[in-house]
Amino acid sequence: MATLNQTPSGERVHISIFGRRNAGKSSLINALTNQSLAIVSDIPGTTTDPVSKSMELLPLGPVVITDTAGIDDVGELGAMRVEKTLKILEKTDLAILIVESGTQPAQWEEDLIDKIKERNIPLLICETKIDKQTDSPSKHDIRKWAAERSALYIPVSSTTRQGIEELKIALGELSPRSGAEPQIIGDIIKAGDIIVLVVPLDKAAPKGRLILPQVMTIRDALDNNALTFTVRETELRNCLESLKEDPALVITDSQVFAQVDADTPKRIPMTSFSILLARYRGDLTALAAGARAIDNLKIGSRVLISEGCTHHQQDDDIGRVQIPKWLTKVVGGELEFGFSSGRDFPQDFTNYDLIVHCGGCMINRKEMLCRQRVAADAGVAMTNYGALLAKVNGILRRALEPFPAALEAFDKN
Ligand SMILES: Nc1nc2c(ncn2[C@@H]2O[C@H](COP(=O)(O)OP(=O)(O)OP(=O)(O)O)[C@@H](O)[C@H]2O)c(=O)[nH]1
Ligand code: SF4
Ligand SMILES: [Mg+2]
Repeated sequence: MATLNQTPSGERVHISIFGRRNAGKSSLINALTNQSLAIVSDIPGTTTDPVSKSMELLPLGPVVITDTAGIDDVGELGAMRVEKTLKILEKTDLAILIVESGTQPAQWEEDLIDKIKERNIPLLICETKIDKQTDSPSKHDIRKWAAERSALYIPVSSTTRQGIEELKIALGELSPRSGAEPQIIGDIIKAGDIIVLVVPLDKAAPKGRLILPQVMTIRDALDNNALTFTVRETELRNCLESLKEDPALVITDSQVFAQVDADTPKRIPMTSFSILLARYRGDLTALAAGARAIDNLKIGSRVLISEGCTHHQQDDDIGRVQIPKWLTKVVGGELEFGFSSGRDFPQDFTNYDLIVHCGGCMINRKEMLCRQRVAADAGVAMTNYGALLAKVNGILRRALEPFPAALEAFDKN
């Protein structure tokens, strides 16, 4: 294993700290590292140039942390410093934006967040100096402000060290290099396994080709030396009967879930492309637990349907039409639906009883995990289209069987 000094800079996670002058950026670096690395003073503009330090930051491992000059610096020199600060974004893997407790985030922060999001950099918002908070609630709710921008929020005090350990853990979770690369099925199959894929060719199927989740699954099976059979739902029974041994897994399109469930003997594990994708793009265990909240919905409950992009709406659109129809049927009365699409979570999603997110093919895993965390922090259950579809068809439990942690979360909730 490489020692700290041997880890090349390019392999380290680059964390940069941004915020206004005097907000406590340098103090936060000192608190994170437990050393007096950066100069701290109450004179605004103490840090004039970006300063980078290599270090080991557990649980993350080797990192480079960059302290920057305030994003609100003024005058000709100040403008040059701001420009230098913004250049740091080019090498940032993970951004911490700090906002001093009791202050109102303004255009500086908004512009910086836009730039961070444009670059797909995971963002964490820290409210600093919380030890200075008085008992009376601040009129500036930075937690809410962060949630509205789909960012993780951690309140800290560099003086009392409150929140510093939570911040380190959150950095570990958010790091683009943390954990194993997710796989579609590679980690649950072995060489020589037979995998049967069920692909209906209904009117929604594109002419002359397969859709991306199907192609990704086949490719992953090939990479892992598995044997794949791709059949339509009408051929599944025939396929299973003609195989000399049971397949290790049957994977179906959600639209024919019920039929495939009936045609696949219970001894054969079965799941869906959308469940596989949910695991690949986000935290399936949390989504499975979130699916339980469907049972708690009552007439009048509020459900937010959230989509990762603003795609063209079809007449029988799954998000706008089908899901509201199914949920209304399950509950046996009217529900209140809200919709959001695109990059931002809506302003007041904390008033919802359930969030149902799309498969999220246009957003990356980091962003999906971040949305899940933001929902969890606000105490709102979140599931996704694939899990919901399986749940309302009564087959989610079976579809989760290949993933014990997710199954346990579903059963427990
Ligand atoms: N009470 C309290 N004071 C803090 C905390 N963090 C920083 N300060 C004080 O706030 C002032 C500014 O802190 P710095 O860390 O220098 O702020 P900075 O954002 O690096 O400022 P510039 O380099 O000028 O942009 C100093 O007087 C710190 O002692 C905190 O958590 N609690
Ligand atoms: S699944 Fe993909 S295409 Fe559909 S709404 Fe979500 S991000 Fe857009
Ligand atoms: Mg400083």
